Amino acid sequence: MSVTMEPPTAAEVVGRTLAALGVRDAFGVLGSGNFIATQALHAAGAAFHHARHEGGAICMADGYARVSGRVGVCSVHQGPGFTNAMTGLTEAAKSRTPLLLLAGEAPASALRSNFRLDQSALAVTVGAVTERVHSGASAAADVARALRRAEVERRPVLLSMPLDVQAQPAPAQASEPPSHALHAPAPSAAAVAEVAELIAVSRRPVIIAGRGAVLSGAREPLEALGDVLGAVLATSAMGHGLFAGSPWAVGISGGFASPVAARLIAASDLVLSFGASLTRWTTRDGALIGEGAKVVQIDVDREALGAHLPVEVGVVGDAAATARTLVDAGVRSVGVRDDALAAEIADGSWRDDAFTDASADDRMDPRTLSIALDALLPLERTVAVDSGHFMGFPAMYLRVPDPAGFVFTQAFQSIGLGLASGIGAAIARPDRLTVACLGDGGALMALPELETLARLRLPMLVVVYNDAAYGAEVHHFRPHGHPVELVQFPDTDFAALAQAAGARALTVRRAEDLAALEPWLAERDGPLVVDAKITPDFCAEWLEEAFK
Ligand SMILES: Cc1ncc(C[n+]2csc(CCOP(=O)(O)OP(=O)(O)O)c2C)c(N)n1
Ligand SMILES: [Mg+2]
Repeated sequence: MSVTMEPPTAAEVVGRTLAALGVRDAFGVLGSGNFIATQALHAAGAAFHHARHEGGAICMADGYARVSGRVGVCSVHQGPGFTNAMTGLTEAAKSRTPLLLLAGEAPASALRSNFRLDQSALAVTVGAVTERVHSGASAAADVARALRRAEVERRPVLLSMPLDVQAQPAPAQASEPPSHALHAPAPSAAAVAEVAELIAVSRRPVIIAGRGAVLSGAREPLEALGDVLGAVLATSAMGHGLFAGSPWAVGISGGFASPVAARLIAASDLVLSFGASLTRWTTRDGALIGEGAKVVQIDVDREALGAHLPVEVGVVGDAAATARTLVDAGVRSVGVRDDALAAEIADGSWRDDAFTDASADDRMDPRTLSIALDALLPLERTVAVDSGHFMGFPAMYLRVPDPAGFVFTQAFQSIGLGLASGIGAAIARPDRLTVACLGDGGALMALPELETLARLRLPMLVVVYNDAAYGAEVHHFRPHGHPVELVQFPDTDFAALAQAAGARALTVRRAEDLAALEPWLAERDGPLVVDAKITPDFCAEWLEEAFK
């Protein structure tokens, strides 16, 4: 009896090629338009993590990419499966997350298909770039090109798979990962000379490192530069954790800066920004740039230079390479470092800042909650934060071990992304405790993924800062005399919701209640959802400032 081997289809080759190129995990929601390719990827050895909504799946891939440094892969059905992923895709595009979005697509000839939609145009509108599986013969090459673009350009790539092309026979092809290394760009000699001159006359330099510094692995060279400059070290929120443990690190620059950090940054006469966009959030609308202070901005991306505020010198260069070049060039500054400064920084974190506890009526002060959580949870943690008024509390009070320990999806300022990006992070780093911090509004937007969390039995902690309100809107409009009942809600019982989805849960109203976490912490056999009832009345200073 003879066995005829059918050639694989283009869809199968898509999945096999992704696996051959090293994809180990994929997230998604399956429909007929992505089933075959995703099944082939899974059969070839990659884990497939099924979300319950494409809006969650794309955020999972984003969170996974942020903490693992690998390309996040998300697979969706054409049409509505694709449009459901738009908000998360926009966040990933604005954050420059390397991500591959695999999507079915109605055939070009199916003019009256329900699913017909210009997916590429939509993807481009939100900041992604697009690729397509063009034919059976080109399928493997199409996949390799799309994956490489995501990696090299550090952005989401939509890989559309038209249904008619998916069915085409595809010759077996070997796909080798491209072998040549990418070298980071070094700064020009002229730029180094200009920066060295500014450093030579500076007396109080500060280094602000952003996500670009994280991606270039710049901690060690930036610390070496800080040492020869005697500089204070800070990060943007996106770079949070880069200098964790350094005695000269003051934490986040911007709205979340502690009073000590804000004072030291604002007192600097030279700001050296490495891979940070210097947005209004990082500089508190410029208030953290001292009178007469000079700003030097270093970035691999020419477009980033001076985009948010005027800079004295803009340098095209990789953060680590530029820091090393400056140290090698022998730059020196008097600097600000002495024992008194070290002591001031050591006592200058948010956790050391005294405050009057605003807990009342069985609802706790979110600062007290955050401080208690920080003390209770192991330091080997990943903190994923949703958007809203509450988001400053985890950012300010929960320590992180390094930048991979902080997933901050704020590039699009969307609420509802934190739970799923936390799930992606938990899958990428099972060795760490992932803590997803959500507002009640954002948690309700992400509700389908509560089922995913429970089904996947992820040993993850979800903390809902539950003020029974869209607190950010309450605190935005109430001070201006507006009625705010439209953004206040009846209290939601998140413990009941979580239990219904199959997760363990706990309601806490005061710091003592958190002791009930300890048995779970010892075992971490699946997720725990904490419904933390917090006072709706206390407004964080950074938010007050932002809405003035
Ligand atoms: C998708 C989306 N819809 C609406 C908004 C506007 N918005 C910003 S913060 C916020 C309230 C968030 O409420 P919650 O998650 O409970 O956090 P809180 O502000 O109460 O701490 C809203 C509705 C948004 N940013 N994103
Ligand atoms: Mg709320």
